[in-house]
Amino acid sequence: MAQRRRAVRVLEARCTVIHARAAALAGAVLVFAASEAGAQSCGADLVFPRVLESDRYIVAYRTLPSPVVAGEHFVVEFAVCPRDRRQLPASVRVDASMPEHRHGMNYRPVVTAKGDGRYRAEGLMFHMSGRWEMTFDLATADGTVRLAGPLHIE
Ligand SMILES: [Cu+2]
Repeated sequence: MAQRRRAVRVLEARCTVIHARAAALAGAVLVFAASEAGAQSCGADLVFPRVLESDRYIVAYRTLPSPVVAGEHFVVEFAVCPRDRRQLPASVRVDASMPEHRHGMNYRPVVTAKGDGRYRAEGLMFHMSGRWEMTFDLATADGTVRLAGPLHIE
């Protein structure tokens, strides 16, 4: 365990999916060796991932295309990495709004779980340029955890 904590601290802005894998496999007992072998940074295989962090979860994401084009649909690929051996959320909702304008999107994205804490949200569209805020709502056993971050659209 000490080894895991050190790894998490060193990587700082990233995280390991060790915990996610361990939680997903639920047995947690026989899992250690296998999960260590499969350890990788949160979203490390995503190109230029944006990282949002809370004390309990890390979300690394990218948009396709990047940058997002106003008035055109885009996709968000993301990884959710629980800290401290927490379980993956039961479900994840992705949304976006323009805080200064007090409005959201005109579309409701559909999130598909790809396994191992990876997800793909489709059907997003920013219908105007300016400062949007992406939100990821993670449904956990302790309630909803929201991670949010700004996204500027030219
Ligand atoms: Cu607006």
